[in-house]
Amino acid sequence: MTTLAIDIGGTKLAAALIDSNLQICERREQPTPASKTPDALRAALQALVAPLLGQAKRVAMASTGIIREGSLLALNPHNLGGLLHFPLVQTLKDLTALPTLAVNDAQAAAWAEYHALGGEYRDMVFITVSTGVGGGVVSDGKLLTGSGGLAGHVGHTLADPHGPLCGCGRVGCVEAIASGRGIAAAAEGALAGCDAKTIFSRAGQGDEQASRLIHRSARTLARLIADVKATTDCQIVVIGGSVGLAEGYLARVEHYLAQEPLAYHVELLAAHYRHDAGLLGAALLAQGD
Ligand code: ADP
Ligand code: BMX
Ligand code: ZN
Repeated sequence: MTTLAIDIGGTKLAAALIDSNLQICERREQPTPASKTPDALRAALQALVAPLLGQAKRVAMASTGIIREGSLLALNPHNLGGLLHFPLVQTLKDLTALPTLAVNDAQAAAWAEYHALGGEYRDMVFITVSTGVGGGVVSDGKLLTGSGGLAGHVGHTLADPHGPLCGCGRVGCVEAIASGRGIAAAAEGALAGCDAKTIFSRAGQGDEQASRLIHRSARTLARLIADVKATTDCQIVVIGGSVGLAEGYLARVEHYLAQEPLAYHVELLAAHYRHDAGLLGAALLAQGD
């Protein structure tokens, strides 16, 4: 049965038709609308999925935010231009008249990456470093979503009590420092106003400030991974998101994790499904696998 999978991120929207063998038949992507009002998001989703509707028999959504009873509740509304609430499942049911499921993007990606590991591990954690920093935990082979959808939101654990204010309301969250938005927010002088992608390319050209900002993100992520190891005793941590998958980033995280005591060391791996982990995880969950 063909699933129409949709991934809603703070920066981009993706949609794909996925068959029961988990093959992506057709894929589309567009930027998350600049004015992130409910109406703008609804219109963008409509335009994104319209060309894919013919063969789809169900809809599976992976979305940024806490997903509770089919609705998106932003933990960090700044990642969505101030959008606090969006009725995901109802909107897609109205647009497609198909059965619809929604799950947090990093939780979905964790499930796809757990499957990709092929049964070798029972305890794994997925972390996306993207617009924000998201996470999904698989414990003893089960995906943890939590009683209210908050499970795995490791980007909102404390990295630095003297750090920047996070959009979630706490001070010094990992996300406020390590995410794409966090990297961009700390840029000064010649890099002020640049996005994380530009800062990575400047680092590649030898810009010292750009390189420092990336190291600061990688060091913060390594400390988070040590905390995650202490909390879950996971056997592997899989890293995704456009910042997490950027060239050289994982090696920097490995470098900083190696400086932590041995008890907190854990194997790190780049996401097998790269930028499609959220789409494929949502499809797997809709299939009941
Ligand atoms: P989303 O958060 O919508 O899922 P991404 O995973 O693409 O989307 O993450 C978006 C963040 O990643 C932005 O901060 C963007 O600047 C940054 N980014 C995008 N492409 C790259 C790249 N090639 N290298 C480093 N950072 C990137
Ligand atoms: C934020 C939070 C998480 C999400 C993570 C990564 C919001 C809107 N989102 O911590 O639910 O999983 O960002 O999201 O509060 P992405 O947009 O970077 O993929
Ligand atoms: Zn936070």
